[in-house]
Order: sequence, then structure tokens, then C-alpha cells
Amino acid sequence: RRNIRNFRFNVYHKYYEILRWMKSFARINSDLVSLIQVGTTYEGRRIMALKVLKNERRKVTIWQDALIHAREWIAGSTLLWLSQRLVRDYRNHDPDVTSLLENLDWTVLPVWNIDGYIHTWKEVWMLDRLWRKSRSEVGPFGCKGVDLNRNFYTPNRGVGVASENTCSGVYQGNFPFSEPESSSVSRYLSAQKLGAFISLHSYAQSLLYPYGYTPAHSLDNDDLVNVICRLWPPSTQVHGKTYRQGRVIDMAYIVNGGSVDWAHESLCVKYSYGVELRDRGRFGFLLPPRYIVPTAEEYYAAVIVIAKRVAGN
Ligand code: ING
Ligand code: ZN
Repeated sequence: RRNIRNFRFNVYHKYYEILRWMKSFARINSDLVSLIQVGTTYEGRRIMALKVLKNERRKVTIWQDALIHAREWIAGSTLLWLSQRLVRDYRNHDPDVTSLLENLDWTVLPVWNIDGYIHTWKEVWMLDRLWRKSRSEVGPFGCKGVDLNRNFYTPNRGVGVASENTCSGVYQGNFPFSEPESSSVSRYLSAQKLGAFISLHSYAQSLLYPYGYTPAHSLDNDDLVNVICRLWPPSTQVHGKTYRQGRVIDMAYIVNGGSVDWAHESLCVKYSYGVELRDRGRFGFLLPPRYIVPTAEEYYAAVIVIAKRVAGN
């Protein structure tokens, strides 16, 4: 209980502190929250997610993940803050959140690429802090790691910003799902009933939807756009920050092997989004901790809109 009260959401935390908080949070809220294993990392760590659900009846799930890229610290902190806010709002009888927890399950994965995240805390060189990939042994030149957001199955492998060079920051791996982080969690996801798949990244301040691998429009394009148009006014109202919106391929670049495309196309999750949190580049990946809570607050407003659509209201 002391862990919970002393945990500060306005600073970044080492992985062991995050895990300790997730355990206490689940224990103290055991009527609502459980900690589940959804996969395994290359270095053998258990990938742990928080599951927030009101009763045992299995409902459609809102999936949110962060830190598939190790250096994007704001994304993980945002999901920790969101988890406690969701539970707090429910306990305070917030009418929206009450109905969203009655009609949906929520699964939150704050740190997907644990090995990489731990590496970014070594802080010996700035290079470590800006590490993006996993930490697997991949090549003959001592280069390590796969860009896990290039390691999912999408039909156009080999095209776009992804590399076959093991030393590249966007090395795609030997074949789709060659890495334990992507293969284990995708196996878990394949067995779920997903209503939305939301993957948090930084930075750029943009809301992204499929596809990244092809310029073709998704058949769900109109619905995807429609939801985004509804969520940006509430989100902008929170702190006045605007988020650009568009398809991954238009807003970023051609991305092959990304989780958002895979969830949309292979798992048929209609509402599959990528979110690039703050900022627009002033601090970039080194976003100062004083921005964590404001960023999380505006993201929370957005995800509530997506969840309401999934719940059908
Ligand atoms: N950008 C993404 C990347 O993987 C992206 C672009 C974001 C793709 C969300 C799909 C979903 O290159 C960052 N910042 O990693
Ligand atoms: Zn990223």
C-alpha cells in the first residue's frame, strides 16, 4: 500500500519500479484489476499487462500498448497514469467510465519491449537512452536488436522504412514474428475479442490509422476517420494541444510490419490506431517529466471517445 501512495506519476520510472507498482495496484484493486502475462522477451522477462474488468463475463477488449520502442518513455508513463485514472473514475462513479467498464474489458500493456527499456536506463551513453529496438543477438557485427514494430506480418515486407541490415535502427528481423516479443504477444492477441487496438508511441503529436504498408485505403477508412474527428475536440480542450491526424503512410512514412496494420488486417480489428504523443520535436524522446500528466490527460480524453464508439454509444 505504501508503494501505491508513494508512486509519482510525474516522473519516469525504472522497470522494476513500474512492475512493483503494477503488482500493488492489482493487489489493492483486486475486485477490478489483474496482472496477466501476455508474452516473454528475448532475455526471458515476462511481459505483463494490467487487465481492468468489472466481472468475469468476457467482453470486447480495448487494447492499449506502449514502449514497443524503448526510448519512447512518455508512452509507458501515459498508460500507467491512465490505468489508475480509469479505476479512480470508476470508484468515483463517473457515469461514462462506469458504463465503459460495464461494457468493455480493458487491457493495458505499459512496457512491451522490456529488455530495450531497461537498456535505455543504463544512461552510460546518450546512445543507450535513445535505443529503439529489442535486445536480441542478430548479427555478426555485434549489432543487437530488432525493430519490433517492423516484425509483424503485413503483405508488403521489404518495402518502405524497414531494413534487412541488422545494425539498422529499423531492422525488421529475419521473418515476420521472428522475435519472442512480437510472436508471443501476437499469439495472445489472436485469442482475444478486440474492439480496439491502440499503440502508443512518441513523438509527433499525431493520431494515425491504417495503413502504413500500402497507399490503399482501408475498407473501414470512413469509420476510422469519423472517430478521429470526434476525439480531437475533447482532447484539444484539455490543454489546448492539437494532434495531427492521418494514415500512417501519409503522416509518417511507409511502415511495413507494424502492429497497427497487422491488428487491423490480420485480426480484423476495425478501430486500430497508432498514437504519437507529445511533443513536436522540441524535446523529442527526452520529454521532461513535467509533461507526463498533461500528455496523459489529453490522451485519456481521446481514448474515452474511441471506447464509447466501440461500446456502441
Ligand atoms: N513511429 C512509428 C514507427 O514505427 C508508427 C510510426 C506509429 C507506425 C504508430 C505505426 C503506428 O516508425 C515511431 N515514433 O516509432
Ligand atoms: Zn515508436
